[in-house]
Amino acid sequence: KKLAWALAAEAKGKTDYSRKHEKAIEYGTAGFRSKAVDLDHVLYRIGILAALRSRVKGATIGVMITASHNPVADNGVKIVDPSGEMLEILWETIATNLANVKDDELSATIIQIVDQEKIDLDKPASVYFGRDTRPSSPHLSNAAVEGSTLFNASVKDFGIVTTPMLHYFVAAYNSNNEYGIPTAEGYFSKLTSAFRAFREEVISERGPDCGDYTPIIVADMANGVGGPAMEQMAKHLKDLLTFEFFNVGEGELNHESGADYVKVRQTLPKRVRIKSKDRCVSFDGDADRIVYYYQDQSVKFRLLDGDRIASLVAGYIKNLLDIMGMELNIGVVQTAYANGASTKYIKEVLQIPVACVHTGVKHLHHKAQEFDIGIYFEANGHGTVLFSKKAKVLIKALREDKRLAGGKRSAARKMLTFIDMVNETTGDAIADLLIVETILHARAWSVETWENCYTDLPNRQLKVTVKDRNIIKVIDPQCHIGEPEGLQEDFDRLIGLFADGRAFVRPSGTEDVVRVYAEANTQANADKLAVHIAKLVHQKAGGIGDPPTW
Ligand code: G16
Repeated sequence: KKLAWALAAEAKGKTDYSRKHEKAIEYGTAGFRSKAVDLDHVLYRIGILAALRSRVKGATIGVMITASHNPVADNGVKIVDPSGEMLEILWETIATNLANVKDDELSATIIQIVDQEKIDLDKPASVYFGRDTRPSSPHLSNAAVEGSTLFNASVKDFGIVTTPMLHYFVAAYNSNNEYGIPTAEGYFSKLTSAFRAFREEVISERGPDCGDYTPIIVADMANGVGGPAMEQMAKHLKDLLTFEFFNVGEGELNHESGADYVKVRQTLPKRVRIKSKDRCVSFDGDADRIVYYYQDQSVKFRLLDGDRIASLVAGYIKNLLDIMGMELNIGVVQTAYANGASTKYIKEVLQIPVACVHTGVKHLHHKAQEFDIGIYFEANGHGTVLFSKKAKVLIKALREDKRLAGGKRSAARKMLTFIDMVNETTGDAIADLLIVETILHARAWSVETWENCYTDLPNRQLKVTVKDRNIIKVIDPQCHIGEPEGLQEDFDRLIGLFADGRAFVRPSGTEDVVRVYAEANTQANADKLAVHIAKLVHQKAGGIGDPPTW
């Protein structure tokens, strides 16, 4: 069977999904990403890999065809492991190898994986598929489905869905429906029922007056999968939340819109019309990131990014734990992109420990699992909250303890409802929107009250295009540079010239660029520092074209 399937896969690969170029591709920060035209063979082979992985794990595996925040001409694929988490790191290497071998090495490579991982091909395999709204996605999805089918996997194609929905479907199915029902309706109903229950709990305690909170949200969907999904979600909650949608298919995916554009440019998305103080959100193309923003009275753009969401959520959860009198090990996980002011606020004001890890949700997710309650958010708006089994058991016991004061039991009920509203498998723009709205409503806060918790240090992000972005090697989560030699010392000298200066660079794992981040006491200084750092990268790492300016 092994030889027959491997040879059939190689033959089909050569005729229908041949590797038409020599460019190597790597399973990066969030799967494979590249120009869509270069991905036929990669998707076909990943379909095969998913069928093999399913047998290794004895569970359903997910394959999401998306390039998330990247431009429309790109595409990519993320593999979802059985509990809804990102692919295990060891298998990233296996995936990279399989994606890069020559067409006539395909059968030998498949056989090698089967032998090395001791895969029993007689076992059943099952793969769930989802895709984003890119024009190239149906074709690439078909390639992956063919790969899985050839390896005798049962295949379920959910069509256009958000990435976090596919993560949820995989986790729900593999949990025998304990995590939820693995359908779109099951997903919306789980999240929105929890949202409704939480709101009822708050209103029964406090009455309907919600102070400065208003239930109106302006929502930029980046012309991605968030549009159709949010329109469905909004129907479930039309008596509680009012949405005004923009970029729901009228323009190009992620173009001058979406969470990444808004976060990096620190400006309003195009085509979105808002009034002063409207609470606005932007999703990215596959709806796993969300950022909030508004325009203040002087029409100044104000961003509330992933760091703000982390601090809002952490503060509220800590408050519920205090009411319950429960001592659980709670922590926040960030990356080097976290604004220094947010880290200071979480550590010093909220008194919650903060860990810093490498960029990429998989790193944050793993670290967050070390806490009873782990809150992780990248500054770009990608994140969620994880609750350990122990935390869930203790909170449930408290809710059931009739001897306790009503306030404590109500806090426990809120916390359990909150857990149902969170997508614990990965960052989820829809779930995160619901938890932010829940907390703002419970606190009776406007978006300005939320923003007043702390003042962000001015910052700037730039991209430098270089010949080979992997010339830059970072050695730790703070992104100190190991190579090219001497570059870190050059950075340090420069950073020392700016009050509150901090800056770093790292090769992107999703785009062909080196990313630059700089922070300083004023916006002008942050801009200047970012431009100088970008110039150094351009000089020392083989920049292409002109170095970026601001
Ligand atoms: C992906 C990852 C994120 C990461 C982002 C940018 O997001 O899931 O963890 O922060 O890429 O990564 P990089 O700086 O390496 O390009 P998405 O929303 O594009 O899937």
